[in-house]
Amino acid sequence: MGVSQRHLQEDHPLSEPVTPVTDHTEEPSTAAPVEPGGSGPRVLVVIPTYNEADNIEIIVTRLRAAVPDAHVLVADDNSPDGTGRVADALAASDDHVHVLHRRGKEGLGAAYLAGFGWGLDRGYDVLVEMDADGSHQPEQLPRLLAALADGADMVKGSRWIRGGTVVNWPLSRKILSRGGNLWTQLCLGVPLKDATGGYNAFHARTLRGIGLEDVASAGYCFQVDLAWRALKSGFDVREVPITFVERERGDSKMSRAIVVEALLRTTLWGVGHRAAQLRELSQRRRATAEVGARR
Ligand SMILES: Nc1nc2c(ncn2[C@@H]2O[C@H](COP(=O)(O)OP(=O)(O)OP(=O)(O)O)[C@@H](O)[C@H]2O)c(=O)[nH]1
Ligand SMILES: [Mg+2]
Repeated sequence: MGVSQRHLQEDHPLSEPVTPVTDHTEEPSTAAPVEPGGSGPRVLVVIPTYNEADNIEIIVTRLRAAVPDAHVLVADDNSPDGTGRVADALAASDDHVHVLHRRGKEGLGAAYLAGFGWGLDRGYDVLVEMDADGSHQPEQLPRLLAALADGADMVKGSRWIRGGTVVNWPLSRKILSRGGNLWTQLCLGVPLKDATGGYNAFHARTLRGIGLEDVASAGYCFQVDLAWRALKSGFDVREVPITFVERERGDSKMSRAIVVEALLRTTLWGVGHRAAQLRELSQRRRATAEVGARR
């Protein structure tokens, strides 16, 4: 991994000014950082970061202790606070830690897509989404991985099933999350209590099978988008309870624009979904009526 790490640093000098870009600028995949000979699935945890310099070392250290075999990919959008440099230092001293330097802030969804592409290219069997701010506890990753091992294709860490909870959230955030999930269930009819949750684990085959190339969601709805695609493709999507802990350090990147995007996209998907259901229903009724008329 040292090779691809050096390559990244040369291609994307961290002294570059932050310039928002619309195209991905990841390096070509060259190395295969997964050690041969391991018996379990090869796990890559993708951690997207934007200004998480105070958090990234803590979360990577916790993750490396909790699941020592897992590899970590920090997907950093050229954070002005130097998160990328902190991640580089971690990668320099640990061959399980990798860094994907992206040119500018493009949203969490784009960072995950780039990270998934990086991991799929390198043959990881399982890919995990985890926030850098400690909300997704690395110590609970084994329960997500256990559900995958038990046959699930995608596993969502869920705050809103029995056994799941949130710590230190104000009522306003609870209402936003519960309301968003209720709206998602109403629009899409998904059998998930926490479709918007961002602590997710996927078999590589699931990510390969859900058409990642045309995912356009950037914020919260990215999580709904992936779960809904997986369900529509017939994959086994399960929820396991997690304790979600509100961030203690650094600033939230949640914004009104992210909430509006989620609301709009979910509503549009819902309208399309319900219209398709109505079309199907009326076709079925017409077919039944025709059979009845012929008798
Ligand atoms: N690479 C990248 N990472 C991002 C971007 N926006 C957010 N993130 C990361 O995505 C993760 C989740 O973002 P948060 O700011 O914690 O958003 P949140 O968890 O919905 O909001 P809080 O509950 O307030 O923390 C964190 O690790 C962020 O650093 C982005 O544009 N690019
Ligand atoms: Mg957070």
